[in-house]
Amino acid sequence: MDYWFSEMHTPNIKLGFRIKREIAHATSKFQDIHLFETYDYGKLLVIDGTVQTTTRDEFIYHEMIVHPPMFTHPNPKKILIIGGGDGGAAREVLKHEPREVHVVEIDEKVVEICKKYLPEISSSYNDPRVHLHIENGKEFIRREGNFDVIIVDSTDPVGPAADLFREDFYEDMKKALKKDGVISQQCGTPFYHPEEFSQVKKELEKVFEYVKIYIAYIPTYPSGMWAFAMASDMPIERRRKLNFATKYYNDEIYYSSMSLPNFVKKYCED
Ligand code: AG3
Repeated sequence: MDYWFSEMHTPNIKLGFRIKREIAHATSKFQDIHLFETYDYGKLLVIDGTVQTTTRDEFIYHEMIVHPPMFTHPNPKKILIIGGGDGGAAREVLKHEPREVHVVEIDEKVVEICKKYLPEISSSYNDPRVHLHIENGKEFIRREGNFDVIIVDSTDPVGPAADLFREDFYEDMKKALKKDGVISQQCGTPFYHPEEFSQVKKELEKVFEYVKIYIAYIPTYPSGMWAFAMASDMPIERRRKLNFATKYYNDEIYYSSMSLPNFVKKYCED
């Protein structure tokens, strides 16, 4: 019998994966977590019915949430990742030779499953520079500070992570950053969620002097077109060149990912 997992992208559209087997399933205090083995996309991590990552296309998301802000900073040493419990963002951050990387994940079940069954992505936890904190990121940043780069690798702006896309959280992030600090955040798909997406940009602009939206193509996320935001009080430009192997990001993509199609630009300006 065929078994399929599908994510509803809208009430009328879904993307389905034919599943070989379920590797793990847990219901935590916060959410429902599945890890599947698929036919075409390797392992698939699902939280509350939404695709978080697959071993086939995770490189696109993780490289693009990490490298643009990291190459904007002249010398990033102390990094904070909010969310990102699978360890994928930390793995990319380590390529920049940071001094310390703090991963603040609210749900220890996500970390437990990824450490055990998803070493392709979670192996970064074995590096002594990576420090895991099981805590709500909003509380962590009120207490800690002096970060060069903060990366918000959360679930969608619609849903339980909505608080991470608001002005008061951005104010706290700014306080937790050094003066020349940079942040990045995944902010959903402008194709299906234009309102949430343009809201994120507006909220960021209330707090940071420079805000840039950039795009990557992620086959397993709704619409395939995914947006990220970078924000800083210093101008957003590439200050260092790529000096390690990547599969998606390169020096040209730093800028080309910020060249937005007209329909996306329109949401950014409104
Ligand atoms: N976090 C963002 C996933 C968003 C996908 N949304 C969706 N499928 N509706 C990814 C976590 C990877 N570290």
